[in-house]
Amino acid sequence: MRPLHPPAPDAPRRVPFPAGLYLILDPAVAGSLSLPDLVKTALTTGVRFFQLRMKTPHAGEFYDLAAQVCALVRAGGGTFIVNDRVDVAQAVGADGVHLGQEDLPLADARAILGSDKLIGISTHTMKQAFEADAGGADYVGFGPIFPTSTKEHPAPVVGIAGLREVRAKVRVPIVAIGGITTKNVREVVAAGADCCAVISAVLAATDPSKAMVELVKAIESSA
Ligand code: 3NM
Repeated sequence: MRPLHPPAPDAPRRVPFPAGLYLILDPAVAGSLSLPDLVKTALTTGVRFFQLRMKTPHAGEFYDLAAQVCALVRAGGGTFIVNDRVDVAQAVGADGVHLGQEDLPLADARAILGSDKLIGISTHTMKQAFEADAGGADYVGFGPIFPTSTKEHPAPVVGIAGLREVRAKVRVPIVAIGGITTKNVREVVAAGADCCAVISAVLAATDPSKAMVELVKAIESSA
């Protein structure tokens, strides 16, 4: 297990944490859908929190899309997070990075990005969520809440009950993830999620714009 590093003494974070819908942009799921076009539409539907997730070994390819999306999100007043790659996040001037359990340790990512950037960590158990909170994460991703076919080798489903338990013990905001749709998103908010992260509910929807409008409305009306 990696050592825990305590957070810097209550340094204020410059990037605020935007609650609501957390849209994950994954070209592998988007298919022929243009992610820059989707971002422009998303900003008009009230989405403010974006993550670019690219499972590619080519940093240059990740960088090019991240730079493009970062500029669009910034221009629209949103927050932009890069998945996994601290180097790409720093290079494009993103608002932060989202780390998996196998990525750089949190303390090292913090040393690189500084205290004013957001760092989130994917967690799948109470223990991991607790460690991420204690280690100075700005938010924890927690899931999968429901079964998902988007992620390869997902951790066991934690369910709404698991989310409630983590909410009761973790101080930082929680981004719930995994199988969230317009049909179940209200339950997720009611269980204490600050954000609901989705991939396929928007990127694989017949009408992504309609899906975003419905998700934003459902989250706002349940909060
Ligand atoms: N992380 P969808 S579940 C990227 O449990 C990811 O940490 C998860 O995609 C976790 O909204 C997941 O299509 C996939 O289910 C989310």
